[in-house]
Amino acid sequence: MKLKKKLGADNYKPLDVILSRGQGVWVYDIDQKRYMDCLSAYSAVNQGHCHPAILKAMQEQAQKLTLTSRAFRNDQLALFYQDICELTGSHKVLPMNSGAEAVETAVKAVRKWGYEVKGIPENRAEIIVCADNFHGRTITIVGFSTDPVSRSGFGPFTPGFKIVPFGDAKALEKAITPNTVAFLAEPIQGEAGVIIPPDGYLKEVREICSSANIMLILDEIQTGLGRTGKLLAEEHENIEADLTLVGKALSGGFYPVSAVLSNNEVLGVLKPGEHGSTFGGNPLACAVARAALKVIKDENLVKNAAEMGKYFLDGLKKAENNQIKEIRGKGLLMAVEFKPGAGGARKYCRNLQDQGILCKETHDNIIRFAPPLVITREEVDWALDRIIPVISKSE
Ligand code: IF1
Repeated sequence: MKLKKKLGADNYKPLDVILSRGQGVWVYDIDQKRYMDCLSAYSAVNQGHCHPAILKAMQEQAQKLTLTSRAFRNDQLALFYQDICELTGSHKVLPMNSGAEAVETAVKAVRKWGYEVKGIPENRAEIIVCADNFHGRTITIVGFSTDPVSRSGFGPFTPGFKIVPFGDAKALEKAITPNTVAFLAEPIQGEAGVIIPPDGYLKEVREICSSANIMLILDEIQTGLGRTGKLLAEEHENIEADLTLVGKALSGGFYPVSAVLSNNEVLGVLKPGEHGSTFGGNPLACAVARAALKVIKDENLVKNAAEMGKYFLDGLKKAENNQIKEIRGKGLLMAVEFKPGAGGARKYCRNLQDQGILCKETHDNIIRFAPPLVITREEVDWALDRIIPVISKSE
């Protein structure tokens, strides 16, 4: 800890636990104390820590070929495209690495689509986003954040973004102009505190975007790949985005892999030389991602997330504490929100840590629970036995 403090930038305030090993829903600290991971690296380890099948794919591919750049073809890329398109019903894929890069890629693609296909005058494209969004940390992305901590001090920012309240379809409709190219949103806002929009919101948003001829971009980097009890959260309202962004669990936590998925021709506007990355689509990433997707399918993790999510949430709702404002969730993405000034969610997180449960507060008053999707009923019971007494105590 001393060395880290001396040598590292100070841009995080982690809980004081030093992890050195993980397996499934469990992680172990350097003193071999065991914890249940109820954060899953912000939903990047949906398949559980160090999943053996993904590990095997990674080891095998790493011995053969790791990186060629896209200047040459590699024998894994097309197979990855095939697997992800088959699973998600997409028609085109653009592979990147981090989630933020997937978001940036989508922004570039819809702008170009706006100029070349929709006929918007040069440099006038507008993208509508939501208040309290979280889409990553690049300058463009923090430029349209409404969180002062993420944004302040980093300007000047990229123009061309307009902010509307999340969950308010009428506000979106009103904000659209002839220069609007896209609407970008998370199906459920993660960092904002697991904010679930009103029923029918996404359906209405889909209709508004279609009738105004603007692209609907759903950031499923956190909600996708089974987390909410559907493969993609958009399925809860039976809609399809024009561009879907996935990342995090796309590699099961082994490696940064993200992708922009499209179900129409918007990705076709990007021509050779106009976009890319050194590592995007590399053979190691492709092999890891294929294995990660296979685990989600083979182990029925989507169904398990739906069932265990319901069971976990019902259990959480048994907590009795007049300081709790709301307990909510979808699938295995859940949150307990305390009333403002209830002593701080971080204190509850520290108490949970003592009981062997690792989770992270978001804002001052919300605890997010998001264990790996491989969690069993017995493990949920184990967690609830520890969580309920802790969160039922008003501090
Ligand atoms: C950190 C939060 C979660 C995301 C959505 C894009 C990205 C993220 C919906 C960017 C990333 C991460 C980043 C991580 C913490 C974490 C987070 F608390 F900050 F908001 F998950 F809730 N879209 N979320 O959630 O993906 O470029 O990081 O791969 O420490 O910043 P990335």
